Amino acid sequence: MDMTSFTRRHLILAGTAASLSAPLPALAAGSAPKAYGATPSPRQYRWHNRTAYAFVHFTINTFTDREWGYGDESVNLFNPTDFSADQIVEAAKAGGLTGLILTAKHHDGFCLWPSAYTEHSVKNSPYKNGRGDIVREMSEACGRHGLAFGVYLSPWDRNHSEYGHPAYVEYYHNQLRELTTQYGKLFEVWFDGANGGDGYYGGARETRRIHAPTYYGWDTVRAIVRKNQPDAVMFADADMDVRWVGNEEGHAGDPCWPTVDTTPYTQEKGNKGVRGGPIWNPAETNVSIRPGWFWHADEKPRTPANLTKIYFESIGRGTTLLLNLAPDRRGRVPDADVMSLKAWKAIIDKTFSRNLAAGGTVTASTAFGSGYAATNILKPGKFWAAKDSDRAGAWTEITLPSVRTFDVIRFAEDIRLGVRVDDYAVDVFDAKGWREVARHTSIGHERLIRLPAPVTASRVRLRILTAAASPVIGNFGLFLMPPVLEEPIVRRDSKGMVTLTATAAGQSLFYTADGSEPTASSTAYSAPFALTRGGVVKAMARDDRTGVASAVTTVEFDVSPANWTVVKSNIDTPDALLRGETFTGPDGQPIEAIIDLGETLDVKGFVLAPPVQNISLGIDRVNRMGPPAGYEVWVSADGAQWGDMSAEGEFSNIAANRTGQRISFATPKSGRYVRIRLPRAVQDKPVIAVGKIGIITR
Ligand code: FUL
Repeated sequence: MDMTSFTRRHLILAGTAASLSAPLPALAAGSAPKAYGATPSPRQYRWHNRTAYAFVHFTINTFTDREWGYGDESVNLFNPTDFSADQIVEAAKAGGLTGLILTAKHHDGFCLWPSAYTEHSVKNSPYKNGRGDIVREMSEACGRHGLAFGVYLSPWDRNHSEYGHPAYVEYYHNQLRELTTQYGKLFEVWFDGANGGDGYYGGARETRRIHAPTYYGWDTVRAIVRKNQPDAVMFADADMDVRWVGNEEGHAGDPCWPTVDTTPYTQEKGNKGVRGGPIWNPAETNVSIRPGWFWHADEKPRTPANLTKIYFESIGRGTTLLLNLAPDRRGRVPDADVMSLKAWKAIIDKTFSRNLAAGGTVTASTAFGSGYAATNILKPGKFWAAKDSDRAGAWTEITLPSVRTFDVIRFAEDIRLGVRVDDYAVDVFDAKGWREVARHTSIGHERLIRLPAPVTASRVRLRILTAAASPVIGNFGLFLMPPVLEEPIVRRDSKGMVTLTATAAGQSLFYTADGSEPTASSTAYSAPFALTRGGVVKAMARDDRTGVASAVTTVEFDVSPANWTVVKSNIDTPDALLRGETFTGPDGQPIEAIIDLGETLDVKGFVLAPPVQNISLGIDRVNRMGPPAGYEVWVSADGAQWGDMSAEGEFSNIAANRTGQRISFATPKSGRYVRIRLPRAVQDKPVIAVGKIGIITR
């Protein structure tokens, strides 16, 4: 997690909502254990069971190669050549996703539906000669394919002239009324908290500051959604039905509690939740199948193995997974992404196709009563509950029908009765006796434990170590995954030395540096190698035991900073810039730095990564730091004459997405010196912090 974890923009929304939606499924007949602490509302409970669903980021940005539009884009740009709502929904379905949330309006303000309240919409675009309605097409396609539908309506609107004034809030509420009344049933409404301040704003081109907790009229927003869509959950960073998991990388905390307290949201808290917090506000893990949220020609989708890792680190930690798909300029999900989704689903389906605990004999320390017998733990939708007095020390044991080999362990709490268990361990029994194979904290809606290697056992035991209330546990399963190997990690240090790292033990790594595809006969990796001038490294892993090969990691390196010097700067540690480590500027001032590249190069652009959180600096200092909101860059032959600026602009979404920003110059410039000016940090933080800077020459 980066240092913005303590500072992310957030929406503080007052009040809680009365539950108007349909009631929960009934608990077991007869008496049930008393609920502990906060519990989900019926709509939250149903949403938990949706498990994994798609995000779709598609708008003007798809056609301008941007992540955040400025709001001044011509409506003529929106012109998908072969749009197919069915193809997009089928792609989501091919990945096993159960719903879809569409960016009806992103920060640039362009509306994918013909809103009656603005001209900045699909109705004035060339798409279907202005008679198209992407929101309707997507909603209907979801209906045809059995997926639930939801909408993203960005509160920040860089197009609207009244943004920042009361008239915009009325406009926003009107748009929400349109979306919640004209497009059928919605399962989720998504409110993003991002706001970079500046925008087109009807031609004003200025920075407008708003007070997010009060400006948008959240009580009205909530009332509109509850009235028109009583079963829909609302997502916001905090204080709605569903919270942000605190990163855009696809991992929930371990533990990740579905409860929070009333203190202000932080990314850290979003990631882990608060044990015993009085509010049920579960996390949703949102991540894109590609580095960006929108389609960019030069980006590639995640591999099936990587998506599988995300599955375990989101759904397997009790959150839902919101996986973004990025339709291209045709208006379709690219083939490579569809292939990844299909292969990912095949892995998940195969993994969970056979519960190896089925048919086992179950015993437990105690049982609450007939509706909560120990044997229920293997029956879908039923739960074992221990007696009220049986908390720490409670256990359940399954004698398997025969000796079984597995590497995934699954179980769940009946969250209708709250989160009850804190710490627990799982033991397996074989010829050598009992041994512990896993120990974790928090269960919640679902806990998946992926063991580092398969184990073979005749008995399995779950031991509760600490609990706030007697355990109520079900959906127990043991599974054996098909062989899935994650591709290796390829990194280069500031001296130009490349390191390959396997994601698990027991693998051999192979690579090429000439652009060819690596195989098990390519160079075997044994030690870091030099690539100072840049080049393409392609690497794969092979499992020593099974011989299974991973997908290929491809990383293109540019010239390394090995020969650079910082000739002038106001940053605290110029050496850190050269080492590729986090550096900061002076309090309240822009960062200025002149770098000598050591030789004359054809500079085509630069890359900048936001900082990695360094908590050793102290929480107060970290809280005052933020990544740069924008940049100004010059290139010079002699470090004295600078001429025209080579590029200037914003780093869209840098506070939330850490994948790094790649800025290409409109015109490459030959030179030996690069001057970078970073005017301000995001969210008005006084200190600008940068993770890494590189240049593009290739
Ligand atoms: C972010 C937005 O700023 C991104 O553009 C994207 O929509 C993501 C899901 O949320 O905060």
